[in-house]
Amino acid sequence: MRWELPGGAIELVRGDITAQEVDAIVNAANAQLLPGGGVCGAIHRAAGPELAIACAEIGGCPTGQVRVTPGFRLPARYVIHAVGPVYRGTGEEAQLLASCYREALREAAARGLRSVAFPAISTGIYGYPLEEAARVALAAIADFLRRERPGLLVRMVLFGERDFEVHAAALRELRRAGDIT
Ligand code: AR6
Repeated sequence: MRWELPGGAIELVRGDITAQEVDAIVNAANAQLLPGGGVCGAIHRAAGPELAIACAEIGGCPTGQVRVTPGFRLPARYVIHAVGPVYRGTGEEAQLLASCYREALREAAARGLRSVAFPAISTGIYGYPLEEAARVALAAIADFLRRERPGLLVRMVLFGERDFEVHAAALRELRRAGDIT
């Protein structure tokens, strides 16, 4: 599923983010930038041990912010590590989750990249409800493309069938609502 916008395109695919041939992939990282499990563990395994060393040199990253490393053995040239919020239902999570997408896109645009792939940040171990996270993520991406016009291909790589379906519904809804013209 693909949506062309004046500032770029949003693409939804099912798959494994570590296999994406894009300029940068985004990691759903933790604040210590340690390898961890989930998509983060998969990215570290595919990139090789150099990635953990580069992350240790950076030392950490606050929630809602991002840090950039090389992609090492990945097809992608860069990994943009984004620290999503742990979902506790306090109402502050949406801002922090949107910030992850916005800051990652800002880094990609600042480096002149053409393509970036995201996982569904915070929707696994961090417990963010999927429907809500999908709306926040896609609105933040569409908003960035509309405002900044970076000419970026933004691909969301959804691991499971349900993840894909929920994001596809959220993207259709966003279009229908006419949030973007
Ligand atoms: N490609 C794409 N998506 C994937 C892949 C993959 N290879 N593997 C899993 N997913 P999670 P979080 C999906 O838990 O909730 C880590 O330990 C997964 O199905 O990886 O942000 C970090 O180090 C889910 O939809 O990230 C942190 O400590 C989505 O990726 C913590 O978990 C995100 O799930 C971050 O938790």
